[in-house]
Amino acid sequence: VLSAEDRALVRALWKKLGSNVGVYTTEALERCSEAGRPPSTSRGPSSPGSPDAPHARSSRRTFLAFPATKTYFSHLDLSPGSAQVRAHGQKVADALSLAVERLDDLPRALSALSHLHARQLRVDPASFQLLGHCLLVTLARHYPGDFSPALQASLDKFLSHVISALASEHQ
Ligand code: ZNH
Repeated sequence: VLSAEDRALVRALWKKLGSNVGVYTTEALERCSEAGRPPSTSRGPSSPGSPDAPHARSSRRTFLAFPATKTYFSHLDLSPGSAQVRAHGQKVADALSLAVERLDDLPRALSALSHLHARQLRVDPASFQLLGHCLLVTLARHYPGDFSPALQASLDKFLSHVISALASEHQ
């Protein structure tokens, strides 16, 4: 359960993020696929001094610490900076902002989305954890000064609540 302090910390961070929630959510989506790439593409240029080929650069930026999550989006343009990925990131961000506004009522606030992900999109609930993880890392990178252990813990709890609400239809 989120304590009063957890709520206050999450709300304060969200206020600070302002209109950038979509930017960081998109970055988290893109990030959510890096680590699983073959070593040859995960380090950019394969030999020292060789130019950073455009495809190497894009494979570094587009979707993927957890490549399996990418398979859900095969119908979207996943190139770096893709408007479709940004639009999707903004939708996910709006859902997260709604969740921040309705901390007392998360399961109800997210019930339609939970239904959509379970019945229609059939997203593996484990993927939610991966995205939550990527979002936490992304926010920590952009707000290092704000990222006290207390904020980390509160944000982690918040994301766990969002995820269990989203995954509730899977049972
Ligand atoms: Zn999801 C969609 C949210 C996660 C997959 N999503 C979506 C939307 C939203 C969301 C809001 C939109 C809907 C409409 O349109 O109506 N998600 C969300 C959130 C989260 C998520 C909040 C967490 C946190 N998802 C996820 C994951 C995955 C997904 C993890 C996988 C991997 N989604 C998805 C898909 C879709 C969505 C596939 C559809 C897209 C298109 O556009 O097609």
